[in-house]
Formats: sequence, C-alpha cells, structure tokens
Amino acid sequence: MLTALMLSAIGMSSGTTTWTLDGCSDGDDVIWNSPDTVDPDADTYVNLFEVVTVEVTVSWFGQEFGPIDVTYMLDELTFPGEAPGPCPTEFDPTVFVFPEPPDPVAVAFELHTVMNAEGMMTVNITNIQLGQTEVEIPIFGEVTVLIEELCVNGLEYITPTYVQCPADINADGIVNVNDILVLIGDWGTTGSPADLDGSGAVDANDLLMILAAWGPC
Ligand SMILES: [Ca+2]
Ligand SMILES: [Ca+2]
Repeated sequence: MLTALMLSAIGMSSGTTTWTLDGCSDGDDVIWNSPDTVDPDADTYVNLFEVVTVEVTVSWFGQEFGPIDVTYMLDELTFPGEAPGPCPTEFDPTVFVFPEPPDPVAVAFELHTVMNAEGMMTVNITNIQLGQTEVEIPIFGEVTVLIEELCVNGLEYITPTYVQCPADINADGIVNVNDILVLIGDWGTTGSPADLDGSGAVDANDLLMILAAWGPC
C-alpha cells in the first residue's frame, strides 16, 4: 500500500524549481543555501543534482596549476534523491568517493541536504578529502598531482509532489467504504495514513474528510 501511495505521490507535481549550486573548497566544509523557497507543504520532494563542471587547482612540485576541468573523469553526473514532506525534512546523505576503491582517493565528500520549515534548502558538504590525481599539464604531459582546491558547478532540481487523493487511504483509486474500514481499524491511533488532517490521531475529522471526498479520485 505504501508503494501505491508513493506512486500516486509522484504522479502529480506543481513544477520543478532549478537552482544553481556553486562551491569551492580547499578541504573545509561548504554550506550552500537555496536563493529562495519551494512549497513547504508538499507530500514528497523529488530532488536531482546535476554536475555541470568540476574543476581542480593542483600542485606539482610546489607549482600550482589550474583551474583544470576534470568533469570528463566522472562516471556519474546526476544524483537523485527523495524526501518525505512536509518541511522541515531531509534527504538521505550521499557519500561521494572518486575514483572507486581500491584506487587511492582523489576526491571524497559527504552531502547532507535538508529543507527548513519555510522550504529553503541547505546542502552541507562535509568530510571533504582531496588527494592525488593524474592530469595533463602543458609541456609536461600527464603527471600525478596533489589536488589543492575543488570547485563544483551544478544544478539542483527540486520538485514538490502531492498525493492526488489523500482520502483514498488504500490507494485503489476511489474513496468509498473500504477507506472507512481502514479508518475504523486505525481509530484513535497515531501515525496512521488515515490521519488525513495530520492532527496526530485518527478521529471524526478524518471521517468527515473521507465523506467530503467520496467517489472516484
Ligand atoms: Ca479507496
Ligand atoms: Ca486526524
């Protein structure tokens, strides 16, 4: 049933908001805040982070080179996520390690993405490790260098989605007596999908919402 609810949640959206995310780090944590907000009352938030460019400044025998575009080295450029609404909410943390073990780490970091009560997104980039990589340096060719600074430019796509028919508790496409039976079974409990108004308990107000939405979704 939960799967059906999730599918119906993804079925409808009010549109996608796109933010530009830019950040550079020489190893220190990076905090990025979205320039505006999305609807804090959505049922689910679908998120996609797309890497546009990754540039590094490197050192080789004490000389600095860069920025050098190393985007072509990445196997993956898109990172999807999903978080339950309403806000405040958070996405599952993502751990990024390049290249894949057992090769020595060139770049590693953790992404923690949260949304506050107003619908503003904050991305915390922590545990940043900068190691060695091979790059092409003019005249010298391909050499092993130390990464001194990493700059990422990307796009953050956030889509608030909504359950089309919340009173259809058993997600069969119609609000009818079967939904009332689920409601009666959960009467007085907390944390049930039958708590339609989010009051914390399944009660008469939820029954009234079912009656008001009676019929096909
Ligand atoms: Ca139903
Ligand atoms: Ca309720």
